[in-house]
Amino acid sequence: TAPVLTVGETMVLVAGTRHEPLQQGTPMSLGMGGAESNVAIGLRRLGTAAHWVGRVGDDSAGDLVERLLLGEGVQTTCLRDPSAPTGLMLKERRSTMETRVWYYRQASAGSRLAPGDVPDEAVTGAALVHLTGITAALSPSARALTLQVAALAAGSGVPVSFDLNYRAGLWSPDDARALYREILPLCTLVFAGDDEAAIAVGSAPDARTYARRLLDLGAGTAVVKRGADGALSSGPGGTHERPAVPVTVRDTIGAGDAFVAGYLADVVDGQDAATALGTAVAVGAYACTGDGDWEVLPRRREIARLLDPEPVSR
Ligand code: KDG
Repeated sequence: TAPVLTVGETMVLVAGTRHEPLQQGTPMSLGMGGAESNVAIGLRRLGTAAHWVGRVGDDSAGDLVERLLLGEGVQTTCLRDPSAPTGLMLKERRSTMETRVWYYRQASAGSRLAPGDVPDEAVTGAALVHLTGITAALSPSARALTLQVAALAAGSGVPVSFDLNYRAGLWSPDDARALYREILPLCTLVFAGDDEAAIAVGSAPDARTYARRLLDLGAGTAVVKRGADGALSSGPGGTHERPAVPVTVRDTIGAGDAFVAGYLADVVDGQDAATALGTAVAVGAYACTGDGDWEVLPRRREIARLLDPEPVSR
């Protein structure tokens, strides 16, 4: 079956293993992080084919990214850049109350993504193309690639999904708004948090208004992610709302990507918007129950158990 295609930067992620400031010399663990590869892994865990395209350095960090993605069953096009390193992200669990993320990705291999990096056939042969505002924020060439892929997909009848995914460390709200307004007319689906939607359309009183304004910018369906307050979608089939699934939260980083993976898995499977929204909130909730940006992404059976736990037999 045709895969969901996604394009982005995946970095090596060095994360504190204890809740204490990094300056203490906290022992660290080595993994990877990247919003688009998180979505690709989430899709695979749910049984949907996924293809990730990105650039890494010709270095051991790049080997780690490639090996982890292949190990997850993601179709992986890891372009190797001999003259730039794989990007790095530090995750500092300062306390049980506060996690901080530090990027070392300026001039990284991933930020050199450029038009032509994604073969046309990968776009036109995809079941759906998923892009994010992070990739567009990396550099002018990565921005151009994001728009190129979206335009080719839209022009070939391949649905385009876009997650605003605003990252304040990468660009200004004004630059982000300009890109959002350029890409939304090409999008079948757009995902945004309330705060991200406010960057695109100005602040609004509620999620329903944010969704309507995102549709006014040209998106086919708008999905507003509201964390512990649930989610709302608005599109041709009407407006649907879902409360969050209550869980004991360990780590919310990556929950938005999990939510998107849940939604897209159902869309590609031909499910309706209300069903997809239900899967999205469940997958997003599950992802909060363990540490790591993608490690705890659930399988279908784990979602079923979350929504309908079996009585514990003693
Ligand atoms: O969405 C989770 C991401 O924040 C993380 O995995 C890394 O892509 C990332 C980013 O740019 O923040």
